[in-house]
Amino acid sequence: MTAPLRPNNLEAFWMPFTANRQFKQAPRLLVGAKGMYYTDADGREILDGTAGLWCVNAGHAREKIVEAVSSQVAELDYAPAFQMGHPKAFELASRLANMMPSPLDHVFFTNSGSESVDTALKIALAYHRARGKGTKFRLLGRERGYHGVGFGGISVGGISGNRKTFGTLLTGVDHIRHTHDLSRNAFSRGEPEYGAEFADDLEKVIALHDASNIAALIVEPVAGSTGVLIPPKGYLKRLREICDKHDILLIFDEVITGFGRCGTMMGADAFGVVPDLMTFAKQVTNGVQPLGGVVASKAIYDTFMAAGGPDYMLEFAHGYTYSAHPVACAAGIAALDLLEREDGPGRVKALSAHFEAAVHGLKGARHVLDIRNYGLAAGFTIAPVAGEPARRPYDIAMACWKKGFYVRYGGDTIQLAPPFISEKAELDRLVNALGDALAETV
Ligand code: PXG
Repeated sequence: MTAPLRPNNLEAFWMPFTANRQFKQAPRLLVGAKGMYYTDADGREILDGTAGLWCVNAGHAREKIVEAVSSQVAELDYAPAFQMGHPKAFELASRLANMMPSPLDHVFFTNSGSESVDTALKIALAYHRARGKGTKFRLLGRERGYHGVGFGGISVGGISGNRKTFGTLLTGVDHIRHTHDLSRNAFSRGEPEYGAEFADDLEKVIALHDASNIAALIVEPVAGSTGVLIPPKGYLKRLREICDKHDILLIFDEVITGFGRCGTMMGADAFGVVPDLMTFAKQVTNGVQPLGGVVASKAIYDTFMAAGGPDYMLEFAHGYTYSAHPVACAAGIAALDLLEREDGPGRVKALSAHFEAAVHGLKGARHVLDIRNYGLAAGFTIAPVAGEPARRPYDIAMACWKKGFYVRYGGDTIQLAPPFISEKAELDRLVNALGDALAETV
């Protein structure tokens, strides 16, 4: 007989990306959320300085989304995803197609960023094969890239800690260098001046493997969870040119940059570069339901259709039980309504100068080696404790938590990504709290 689960038994839940032993000694439990604030188990109000995990940008518990989800559960709670459809899936896909930079207009739904990345990589491989270029099998990523935790995503990803314990990963993967160059670009505001030539790494990797063997390159327009790395001026344009020259698909992983974070609808719009495939997730539902996807052009979609054989055959043997889940689609439609009605991207653009000035006001603060920002995202590099680079960011984040502020930490960085509904005074309070936490941390 199994023992009954005690309420608040913390043991059974094996927590993701969490120091379980440490957490369970002093748990941080969130029990409610509204607007910009969480409530913790002690009844304290916590300012949400990273919009959950970069996803709750319209703020928590927005009425229209709550209503849409509740009524969808009652109306159609689930519909089979394969060989059947439901109206909201088509409605959401059409909405998304209209918001994307041309020519991206066909949407494949998943449930997360990780699934979106693996889906995009599979589309890239199958696309080349469908057009008779099956030797183009190699996938390229970038150092420090974060593309979720599927085997595809960690293979093209470039964060060693997420890769090193998982065997051979995908074969046929290579990486270009990351663009973070503190020697020339420390304390850059917005796009760094130097480093477009990092894109030329791609030419080197192509020379090594030959373009006839390369399917795609995947990058985040702004690398988020590795510490908010902003692309140097001209860098993404140059990647685009090199991919075009060699018939290599360019994939933008827009799981963080999508839907406003950069002050434009998509990151691609901010940098004036359109990829061949784009992933999204997180903020498409304002974080309320798990939903992600990949957007492709009609040309790519039509290539699959043309190579699909008789029309009763599947054109792409891929999908998830919960692809285009009706409740997630309802949340997505309501969240995009809000994003457009409240002009989320415009609000980010309007707040970004204030946010930039505020975060760069911490230049010279204790432990801070670099500050960078774009839209409503900022990253801080924290001087490491000898031999323990990840320790001080944790201590700083915990000092913030004690003061009633939630910020993200990872590697040797602290990250801020406040909701788009932030008021200037709230941004100031967040940055001031971080400043105090830096000053107090040894
Ligand atoms: N791609 C990118 C660019 C991401 O940022 C994923 C893929 C994976 O998404 P899912 O939904 O499978 O987790 C992400 C996720 C952080 C943080 O604190 C960032 C993410 C996830 C958790 C924490 O920066 N990004």
